[in-house]
Amino acid sequence: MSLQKYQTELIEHSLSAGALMFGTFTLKSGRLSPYFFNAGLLASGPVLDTLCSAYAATIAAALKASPGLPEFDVLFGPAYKGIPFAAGTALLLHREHKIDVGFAYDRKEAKDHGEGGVTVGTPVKGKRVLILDDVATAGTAIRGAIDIVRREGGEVVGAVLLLDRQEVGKAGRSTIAEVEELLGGKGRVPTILTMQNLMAWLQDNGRTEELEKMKAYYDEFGAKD
Ligand code: OMP
Repeated sequence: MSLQKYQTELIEHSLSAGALMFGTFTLKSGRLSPYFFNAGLLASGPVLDTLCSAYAATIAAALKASPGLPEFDVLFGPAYKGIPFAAGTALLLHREHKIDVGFAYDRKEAKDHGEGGVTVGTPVKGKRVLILDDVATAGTAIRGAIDIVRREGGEVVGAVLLLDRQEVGKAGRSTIAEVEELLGGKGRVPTILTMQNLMAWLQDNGRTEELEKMKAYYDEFGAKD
């Protein structure tokens, strides 16, 4: 598998920012993983540039693909990590791809005074919404974001992810296939990177020990469909 230049750049930026780590990590799902991607550490001007450019390019390509993403009105970045990423991506969609959309995010705590409500930014009610999230393992986080937008009256037409860990989801199939089905079918959840991309990078860079651990993990939790 050959990596695109923007994928290699993102992997290398993530490693130097400490966001992509190899070791032993307990995941939210309880799985014991040989790697972890902490997108919260992608927090400098240059790294945000690389990341949001990659999100914007992935969305633009998915809008042209068949089956792909339908058009949408609002990019929704779940709090907290999704907030700067959705804002930066909306800016780059406009500047680099002439795609003009609003952006929105949720509050972790609902407000009962002032403007009220759970979401901030462009109202999602009655709008076609694309969720922008970081990592999907078993799919709990992304399903939570879908529920928030639907409760606020938005129509979720897809989700773009930074990393698809290519693992088994709640119903025993691939998490991405399960979420795509929930959102209307194939092509609805494009991703910048997959676990296979990370393994290709380890292979290209001769990091055999880490690669072997990744393969063993994939054998246990990887989606086979
Ligand atoms: P699921 O909710 O099981 O899909 O796991 C995804 C969430 O777990 C992300 O939104 C993160 O909160 C966290 N996570 C990471 O950030 N990076 C990883 O590499 C793995 C996880 C994880 O715990 O599975």
